[in-house]
Amino acid sequence: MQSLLLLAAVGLAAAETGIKGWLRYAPVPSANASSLPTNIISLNASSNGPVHAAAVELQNGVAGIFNHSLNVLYPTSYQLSNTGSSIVIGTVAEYANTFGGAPKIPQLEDDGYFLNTTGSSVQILGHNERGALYGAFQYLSMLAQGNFSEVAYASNPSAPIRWVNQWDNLDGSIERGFAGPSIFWANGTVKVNSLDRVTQYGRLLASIGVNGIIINNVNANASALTPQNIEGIGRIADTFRPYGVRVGLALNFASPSANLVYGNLSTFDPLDPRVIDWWQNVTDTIYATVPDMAGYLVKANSEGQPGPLTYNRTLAQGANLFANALQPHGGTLVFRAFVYDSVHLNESVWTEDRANAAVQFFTGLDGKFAENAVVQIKYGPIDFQVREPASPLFSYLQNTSTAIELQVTQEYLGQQCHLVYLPPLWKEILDFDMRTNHTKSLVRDIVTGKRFKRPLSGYAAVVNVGTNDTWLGSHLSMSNLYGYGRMAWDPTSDPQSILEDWVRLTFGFDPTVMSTITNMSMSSWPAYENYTGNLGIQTLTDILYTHFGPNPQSQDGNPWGQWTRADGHSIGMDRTVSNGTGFSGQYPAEVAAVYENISSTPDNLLLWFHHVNYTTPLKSGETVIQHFYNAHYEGSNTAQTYPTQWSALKGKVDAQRYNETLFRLTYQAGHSLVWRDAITNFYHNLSGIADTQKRVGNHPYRIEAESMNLTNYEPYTVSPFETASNFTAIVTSANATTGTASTMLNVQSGTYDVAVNYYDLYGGKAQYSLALNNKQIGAWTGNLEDVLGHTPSIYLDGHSAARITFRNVTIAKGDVLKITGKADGVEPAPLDYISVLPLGVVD
Ligand code: GCW
Repeated sequence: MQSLLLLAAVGLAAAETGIKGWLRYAPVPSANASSLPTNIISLNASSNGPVHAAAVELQNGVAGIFNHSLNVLYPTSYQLSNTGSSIVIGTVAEYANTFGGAPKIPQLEDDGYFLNTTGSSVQILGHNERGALYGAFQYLSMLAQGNFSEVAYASNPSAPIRWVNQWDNLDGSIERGFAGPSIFWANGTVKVNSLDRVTQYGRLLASIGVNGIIINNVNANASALTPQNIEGIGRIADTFRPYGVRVGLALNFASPSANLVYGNLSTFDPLDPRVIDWWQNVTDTIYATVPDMAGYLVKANSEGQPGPLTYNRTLAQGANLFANALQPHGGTLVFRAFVYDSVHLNESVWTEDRANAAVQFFTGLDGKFAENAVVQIKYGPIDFQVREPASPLFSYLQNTSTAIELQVTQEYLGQQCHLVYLPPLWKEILDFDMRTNHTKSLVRDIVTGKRFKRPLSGYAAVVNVGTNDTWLGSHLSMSNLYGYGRMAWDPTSDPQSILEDWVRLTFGFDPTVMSTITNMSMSSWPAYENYTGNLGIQTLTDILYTHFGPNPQSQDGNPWGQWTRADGHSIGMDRTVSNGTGFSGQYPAEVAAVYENISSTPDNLLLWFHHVNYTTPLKSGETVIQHFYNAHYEGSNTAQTYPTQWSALKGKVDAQRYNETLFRLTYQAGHSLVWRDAITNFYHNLSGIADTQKRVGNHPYRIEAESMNLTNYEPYTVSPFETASNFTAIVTSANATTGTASTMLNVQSGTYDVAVNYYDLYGGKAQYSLALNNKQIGAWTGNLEDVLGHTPSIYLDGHSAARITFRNVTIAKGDVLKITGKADGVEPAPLDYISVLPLGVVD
């Protein structure tokens, strides 16, 4: 007993790895077991079905939340009349069978549930088994949040397709993965050892209503279809099945000519009968192992992937090849709308525009897709940028089922090293009104199938869950996965209240924890937009390399089509019909009119739709260029507050999650300065227009490394130039060398924060120490590539640039500051500058 009490008392402090996500079932202080029913009755008793999983989940959840154990009873093993109050879980049909009559409840749809806590018994009834499981998770979510109120309501999902897409490669790597290797694949096959992480992932997904998962990369490898892999996919499907998560596969369009055992064809023409037979055979083979497979996902004729256009067949003909093969098995074919020519787009042609591609490629195809086909459309016309208008394809396809593609993976949005809470972004898109045929046409009503009365519809999110204990590499990023499921279930939900639920479930009930995480998360998308790319210019990251740090010039001069068209005087894509690429004309007339004119285009999309001078005034009254400067300072100022805000949670969050999160938020604060300085310097240099507030290029507290006294260090001109203060860093003069950089500090005696900006490259672990008058203040290793998980860089650039800060250093005028850097591997202990900062100043 004593040890139990002790455990309860230290419960908060116990280290948590994050592996339980939001399903922690931590003890709830106000939970009173005497208010609980006395047992759980599981009506649909098949041992690997979702109702069984729900009963076990209820048992475990109650044990955690109430410290109380409930038995699970099965109708076969007891007399119904003998039981006292119960938590009854099952399908509506099984309830009617067992209790001799259908319950009086509202209409349920597939996957919907009814939850009734009003009587002495609790009823959790699903339209199907999956729905019952969702109801159980909802009940547990209430209890875990200390909500013991009496409720009786039905809940139905907004759409049938609520999937995640993992971009996992068969070798175990993950495209745009930032949280370790795949939980599914290794060395070309499905993992042979424990699939325990798959079980745990299934629980997480089911708890937010996700009912399907594509388990391999859309840049697909035909070897996913080998007999050995089909057997493995069967094991994954078996593992997910109790959680109602159906497995699907991404296909390589050219698989028939990939030399697999099913006969090697010299063609993959979707109309060739041999190709049709080939796919039917493969599909039948997979269904023999996975009878409930969700379907296929196909990326074709995009970014080098093969597709039907090779044979002059349409995208619809390509899609229907698979849809027809799936049709007898009840499977769904999801065809990606992300089709564009990444080879021939030519920026010197003013009217060319990748944003036009989707509607152009699908022109004439509306209504040509099979009934079990769905076109999956990225939320914006380009590619998961920090700000995009909703894709006009949502309105164009009215006789075709569509789904929206979101990205929990923060590919362009800080790669899980920056806190960016995404549901507010998704909500803006989902709430956008296309005004199709002058009628209210919210994107969410289109993707739920309601607006155009489509039978299939829904949502997909790209997710990069990996083997890291935190799942996504960052504890706080999990709010995005949680939020995705909640928004897909009900796109009218409020992102902040979703977040608050997640905070309670993930971190408990402390009001400071709640307010801090809520404030930070809700400010994070606007802050990230501010310090990365404003006014609809896109995330100004390096699109040719890692998609992580700043590199604005990489947007232009290549056929990827993410252009800004910035020159010395002006910037932005003219997408008007009157003078530009014509993209605005892809929207229905009312929306097109708004975007066609500068005066009606919202500021936050100005540069998406118009090419204007840097001196053009915005609606706010600021000029474009001054807005750039102000926004970048404002955004990074917000990020500076995150470590400080988080520090208030010491002792209120367990040490492990506290420290890991503090580390990331501190990194983000430092990297937001890299972003701020790179973007403002770049456009300052390009436009020649000064910041009216005199901040840009003016850093009174910095000491450039190249201006210090250097031993075994030499200046290095950084490219892109704007990712180093004064364009220049220092690197050790030879491999495996130890260099020093020192300077006498000409500051008033007092207490300072000392920040060091350095570069942390992939391929070495340089060691640094910072000393004052030869007395060490701190030391660190250049090992962020092991800790952070974002796409690493082998260069000194905006991805590798990082900052470390030593707080409250007592400095006397004339003290000598010295940094010693020991090169390792290809990492030459690079340094950019040191800031000696009076307390409260950031520079
Ligand atoms: O944005 C691009 C990504 C690719 C990705 C592609 C897609 C899977 O950089 O990594 O490939 O989008 O969505 O198909």
